[in-house]
Amino acid sequence: MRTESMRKAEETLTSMCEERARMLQEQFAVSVNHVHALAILVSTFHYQKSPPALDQETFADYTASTAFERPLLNGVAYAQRVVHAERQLFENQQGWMIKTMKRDPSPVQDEYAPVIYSQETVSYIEALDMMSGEEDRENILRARATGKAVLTRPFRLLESNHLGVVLTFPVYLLDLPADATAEERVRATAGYLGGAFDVESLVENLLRQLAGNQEIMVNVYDVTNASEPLIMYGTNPPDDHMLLSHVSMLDFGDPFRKHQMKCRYREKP
Ligand code: WA2
Repeated sequence: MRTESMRKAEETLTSMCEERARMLQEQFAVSVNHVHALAILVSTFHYQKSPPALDQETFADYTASTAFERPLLNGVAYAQRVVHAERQLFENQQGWMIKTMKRDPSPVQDEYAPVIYSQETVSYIEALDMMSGEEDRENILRARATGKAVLTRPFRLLESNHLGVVLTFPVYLLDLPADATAEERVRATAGYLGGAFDVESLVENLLRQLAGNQEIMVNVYDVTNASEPLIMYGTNPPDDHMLLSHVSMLDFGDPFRKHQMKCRYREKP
C-alpha cells in the first residue's frame, strides 16, 4: 500500500537527488571549460610564439592562481607529444629522462607523452610518460583523434590512490578544420592538456555542504557498459530492494561515456 508518507519520502528523495546531480554536473562543466581555456593558453603561448613564451614557472603560477575555476580537479598538467626519433634531443634539452608512471626510465616506445608543465598540486607527474598508464593512454589516443575533451573510466589516481577520472584535451600545432580526419589530427598533435577529477575527495566535499546529507547515500556510476556499471563515487550499497531509490542522469560532456547518480535513504523512512 502506498501511503501518503511514502509518497512524500519519494518526492523528497527525488528532489535531493536531482539537486545533487545538477550541482555535480555544473561543477564538472565549469572545470572542463576552464581546462579547455588552458589548452588554448598552451597553444597560444607555447606554440604560436617562437621561442615559446611559456615555462614551468609561469604555468605553475597561472594554474595556482586560477585553481578556484576548477573546483573538482586536483591539478592540471601539459604532456608533450615526443616521437622516438626526437627523444634524445628532447631529454638533452629538458635535462631529464622520460620516466614511466611506475617511475622507471622509459623503455623504447614509438612515441611518448612526458609531462613538461604541471600545477604544483600534481608536480609528481612531471617527466612521466602519460602514455605508460592504460587509462591515460586511451584518453590521449581518443582525444587527439577526435579533437574533443574525453574522460577515462573511473580508476585509482597516482599518489592519492583516490578513485577519480582523468580529463584530456588535445593541443594541435596548427588550426584544423572542424572536419579534419583522425589521421590529420594525429599528425598535427602537439600534446595533451588535462587533469584528474579527484571524485573520491572533492565530490565528498561538495555533498557535505548540502542540507540533508546525513539522510541520503549517494553513488555515481559510469554506466557506459550498461551491463557492467563501474562505481565512480560512494561505497557500493547492499542490494536492498526494499529501500527507496532514485536515479538521476548525469552528463559530463563526453558522449562516449554515460554516467548516473543513484540516491537512497540510509534508513527506511
Ligand atoms: N593527472 C593526475 N593524476 C593522475 C593522472 C593524471 N593525468 N593519471 C593518473 N593519476 C596531463 O591527459 C594529459 C593527467 C594527464 C594529462
